[in-house]
Amino acid sequence: MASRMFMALVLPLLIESSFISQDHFPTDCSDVYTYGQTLSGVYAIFSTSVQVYCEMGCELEDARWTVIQRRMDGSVNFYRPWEQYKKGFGNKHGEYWLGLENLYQLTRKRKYELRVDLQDFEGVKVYALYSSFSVESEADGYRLHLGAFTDGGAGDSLELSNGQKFSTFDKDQDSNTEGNCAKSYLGAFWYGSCHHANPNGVYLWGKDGTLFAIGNVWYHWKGYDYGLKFISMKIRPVV
Ligand SMILES: [Ca+2]
Repeated sequence: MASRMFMALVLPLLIESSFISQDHFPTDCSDVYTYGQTLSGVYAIFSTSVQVYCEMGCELEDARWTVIQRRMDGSVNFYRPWEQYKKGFGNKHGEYWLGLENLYQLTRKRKYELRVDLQDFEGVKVYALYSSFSVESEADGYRLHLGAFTDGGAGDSLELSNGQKFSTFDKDQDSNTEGNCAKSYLGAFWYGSCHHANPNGVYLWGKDGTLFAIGNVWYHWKGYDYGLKFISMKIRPVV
């Protein structure tokens, strides 16, 4: 009798929770927020195997950002081959790259905007905002498309990257016919010929001109010889 009561009470809950996990997994941090998780932190999207840092703000700000790239302390090596950039790497509580395939899967489902937050070693913060952000499939080289730029003090240093395929040191898809931008600038990015921003370059701890433009630099704010303390690239859906 007790066992039958237990089944009657618990079984619907079990069925409901498995329904949620299989058919209603959050697509991004906006979904995570909608499902009731309103605090910033690491959450699973798509499936339990893909985790991401969600930056949630107060309700008025509508900040439900899905962080796709972040540098903050130089703890993770970003000079990595194509396969690593394709699937993603790093520590979701710290420095990481979400992965090109995940970016493709995210941006083919919804329309997103991109915000890049930057901070120098004096604590000054600026940002750059792009009204749309999408990444094509691997067959199209994970080509980047950005919408209209709004300046939050950083300047538009992704202008050269817009419309480019992604390149790593072992997969040169840049538009520099004579060289390999990823090798020359020790990073991996949507290089043109070559860059005004190198968010996946070497972590430099500020001003360092030892090698030209190899750092995680943002040219229109701090020039080619200043590695940023903090950079994060994050996206959220737009209606
Ligand atoms: Ca090339």
